[in-house]
Amino acid sequence: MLDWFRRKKEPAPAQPASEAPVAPIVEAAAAAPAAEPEPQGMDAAAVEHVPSETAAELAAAPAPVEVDPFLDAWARAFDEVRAEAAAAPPPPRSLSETLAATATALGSSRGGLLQRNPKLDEDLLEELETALIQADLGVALAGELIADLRARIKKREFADAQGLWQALRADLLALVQPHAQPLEIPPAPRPFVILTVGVNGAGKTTTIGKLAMRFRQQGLSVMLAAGDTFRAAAVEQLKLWGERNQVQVIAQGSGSDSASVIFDALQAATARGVDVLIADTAGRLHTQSHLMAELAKVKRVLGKIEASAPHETLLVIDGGTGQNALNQARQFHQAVGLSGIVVTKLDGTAKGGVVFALCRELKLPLRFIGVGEKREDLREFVAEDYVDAILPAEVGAGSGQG
Ligand SMILES: Nc1nc2c(ncn2[C@@H]2O[C@H](COP(=O)(O)OP(=O)(O)OP(=O)(O)O)[C@@H](O)[C@H]2O)c(=O)[nH]1
Ligand SMILES: [Mg+2]
Repeated sequence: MLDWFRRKKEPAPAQPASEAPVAPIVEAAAAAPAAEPEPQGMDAAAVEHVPSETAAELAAAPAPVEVDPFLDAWARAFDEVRAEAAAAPPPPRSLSETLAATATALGSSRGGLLQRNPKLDEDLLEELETALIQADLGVALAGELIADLRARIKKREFADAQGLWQALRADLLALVQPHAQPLEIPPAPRPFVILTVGVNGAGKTTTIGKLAMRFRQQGLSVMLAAGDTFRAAAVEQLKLWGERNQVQVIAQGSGSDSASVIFDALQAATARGVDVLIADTAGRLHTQSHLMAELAKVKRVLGKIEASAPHETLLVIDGGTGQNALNQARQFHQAVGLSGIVVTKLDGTAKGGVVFALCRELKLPLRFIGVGEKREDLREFVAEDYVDAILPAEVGAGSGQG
């Protein structure tokens, strides 16, 4: 058991100066005692991590004599995820709870904005515009929305500030509604291949873990491909998610070719009749053209096995990056042709308005939102729920909360 991380790790490949340094975890792994050689190169057989040892196997495993602290930490992480996998996930927090920071930025929390400015005047519009910009809808979109509301005030379309608030909610809902398109896995083709891309730390691997649970709950079989071969820790992170969700992970050593790993995984998934294959990739800056070209290669290589694959190319974006998310999305779309977006970390940011800006600019399906680090913290993007959570309908109704 756990022998995969006791293998001697290959030294990490030289990185471009602009990349983040290799995490210390990799160095610790390099010091691990060798048990089995790491597979080498394009033709090496993929290492497969098969979760769920039986209780008997676990009980029979000899106690480690001298434990490397790093290995011990991983072993404990595995024990934790096993316990977590065995327990039922806790009920998810409400969306308004997780999106509270953005709601506050929009002034809707505690009714602040409209209670301070109940009259339909320029002060109210100005304060509203500032709030929209604070919540990161972007200057352009905020300006458009306010100009439209100003024109409608002149036409006496609203009886009071509450009427204006409802109009703003309706405008924002109309903006995102067409893009709230859930990712449904159709009955064919098999495997349905999902390729995840995005900048460093956006939440790709975590989202894959959450998706794996989601699809498993739908009764689908899932396989993961550890296409982030840049950092040894990335493979281990994905294997932990594999363990949590009881799904197989296909991996090679760090430094191997990402396209090769994903190619192997597609062959394995096809041979085993797996329903959904989700491929991880290394984070990369959208401005690094050679790394973007590598993603295009992954797509080409997949297409050699199955012309229609990948069936979903999912961009994972950290919601906290604000307006920079727009540049990321544009460039990834140009390089690999996206079919869907996931916006993560909306629980920890006041910049949840970026979702509106993304819909306005990219006009791509917004599949999911990430609202926490746990496997249950991935929500399908439902336009009404999102608007209700950050601009509650009842705000300014004189509830006395402010
Ligand atoms: N609060 C919160 N944290 C998240 C969410 N999604 C991911 N994270 C955290 O963000 C950090 C980075 O997530 P990863 O999944 O490793 O990101 P990644 O895109 O795979 O990163 P690289 O592989 O380094 O490019 C981790 O600490 C995650 O737990 C989310 O929706 N909310
Ligand atoms: Mg990752």
